[in-house]
Amino acid sequence: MARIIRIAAAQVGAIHRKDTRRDTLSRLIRLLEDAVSKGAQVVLFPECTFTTFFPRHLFTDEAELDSFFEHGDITTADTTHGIFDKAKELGVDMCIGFAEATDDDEHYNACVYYHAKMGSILSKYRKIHLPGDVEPFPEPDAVNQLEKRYFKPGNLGFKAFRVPDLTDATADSGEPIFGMMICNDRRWAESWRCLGLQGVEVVLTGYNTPGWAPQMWGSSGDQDPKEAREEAIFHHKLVMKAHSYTNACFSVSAARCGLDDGKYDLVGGSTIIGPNGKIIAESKTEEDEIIIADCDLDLCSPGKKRTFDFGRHRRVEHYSILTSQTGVIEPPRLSKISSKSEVRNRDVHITGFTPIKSVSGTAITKTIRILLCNPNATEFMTNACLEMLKPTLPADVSVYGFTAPKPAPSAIEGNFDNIMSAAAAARAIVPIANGYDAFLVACYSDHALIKMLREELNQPIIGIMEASLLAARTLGGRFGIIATSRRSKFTLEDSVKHYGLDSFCAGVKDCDLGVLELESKPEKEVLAIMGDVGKKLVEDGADVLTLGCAGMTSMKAAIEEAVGADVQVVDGVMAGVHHLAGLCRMGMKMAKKGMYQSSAAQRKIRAQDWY
Ligand code: CDT
Repeated sequence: MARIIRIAAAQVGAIHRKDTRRDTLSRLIRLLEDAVSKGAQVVLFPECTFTTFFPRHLFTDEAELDSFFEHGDITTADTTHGIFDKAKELGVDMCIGFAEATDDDEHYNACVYYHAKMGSILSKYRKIHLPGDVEPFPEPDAVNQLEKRYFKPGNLGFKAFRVPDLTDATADSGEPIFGMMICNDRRWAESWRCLGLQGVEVVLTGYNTPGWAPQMWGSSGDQDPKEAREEAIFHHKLVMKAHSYTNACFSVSAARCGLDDGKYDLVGGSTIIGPNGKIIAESKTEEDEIIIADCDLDLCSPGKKRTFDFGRHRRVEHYSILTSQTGVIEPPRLSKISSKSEVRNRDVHITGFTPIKSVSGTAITKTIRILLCNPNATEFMTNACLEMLKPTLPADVSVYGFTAPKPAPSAIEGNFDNIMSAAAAARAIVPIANGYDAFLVACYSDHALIKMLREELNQPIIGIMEASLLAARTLGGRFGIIATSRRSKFTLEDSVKHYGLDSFCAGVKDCDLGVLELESKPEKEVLAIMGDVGKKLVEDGADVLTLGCAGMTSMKAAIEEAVGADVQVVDGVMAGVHHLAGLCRMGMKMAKKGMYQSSAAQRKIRAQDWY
């Protein structure tokens, strides 16, 4: 069954500063009625629809500035409820932009999607890319865009949402997926991709785009106003078409346009564009006008499933620069002449004060790929480690989860498990090792896999026990280890001695639990036992506790609560990843002169390279 929605954009012509809100609201309601008479199910209105586009003015009178903002619930407020009531009465959904003043006196350039059948707001968006300036241009006749002065950048992200009741549900697809952005957001590929990554099918964008405004556009004051307007519309359509295509979605844009106050021009060019990037409907005037089109959402599928099948084609390991850097950092110049910014950045010496020298990093160019090697065959433990790591990772570090294949045992509780799991894991890891910069062995022990990999590979390798103890030595005077089973207490005590750290160890105490019982027993019970063990270790002098099993990773917060803020709790998985990332940044490799020489060549000579 086709998923077709009839969508309209209500383009709104000039709104002058002296126009009353009542008259403007009546115009908007007339447009809504007009769209519904043409069969619209959804109507998009422009950015800041209820008044003239006030951010072009500098206000000295606070009360006057405040009069352009909407306060309280927009669906019931005196100045705005009329259009929401009408939408409900007509059964038409509506997206409308407005200047929002919140109860705690924050100000946003916002829009809402109002769902007629529910009679309430389904989704709200606050403009993220605020254009323009805080201060007006010095030229008295310049056209200003003081959005940075009057609004805070939006804090709701680019959130796609499902809209019920527009199309029949099908087995293949759920309710239509909509997303909203406001004016300047549409020029940023980032806005679209955030929505695209949520499967957006229709993007709604209201806008106020000036035509001739040379200071604002940074163009020549000599430019012919007609040319300037054509160029503004060209750029508007360019981004709407390009991003509809690259995200395989429909887009609808509604202009606030015309000549406000006989002086400030805003361009028209409202459009409805298909997922192939072609315009389906566009406005012909710069006045109040409805454009409308039937949008068959199934037309998004070819793009989403082939050319822009994000899951198959995106290569996020090369995109970290997108979220770690805002401004441009050019490659260093090849010529000797210093650029202006290099001259500016040289240390400034203030008389009588020796500046503190500082250095900071440049652009991140290469992602550090760490393979988290779980030598047991229990995948949920690997996944739990990745989940816990995620919020701690900088953009240039990616951690990949490896779970040992059988015959690795599902838990490592003794020497037999240790050796069997090391062999199974090493066989699988060595052939793929080239793809990673470092390896973390996620078993809290002096696991055999650590030394196997240290011999065979050049990249840095550490186990979570050793990593946790290195961190513990840095952070405190005595550490205590919360172990799982009785037996692991003894092996961990031996390992502490092996690492030469027994004089810093306040104790190893076990919870009398099997590794898999950490998951299978009721969480409350496990946390209570671990909390008690942690407290006993602290009584014995530990000021840092380490979690003696990769399966304890998710329990860190509960132990911290049990022992209080003066005691540090180290998770070896987290400590290991960040330790390795540091070594990678330093460009370090395994030393091959001594005990970690590879025996691969000798095996080969013996014709024993069969593993
Ligand atoms: N309202 C709004 O965001 N207008 C901007 C003006 C350009 S800022 C250089 C726009 O992107 O159309």
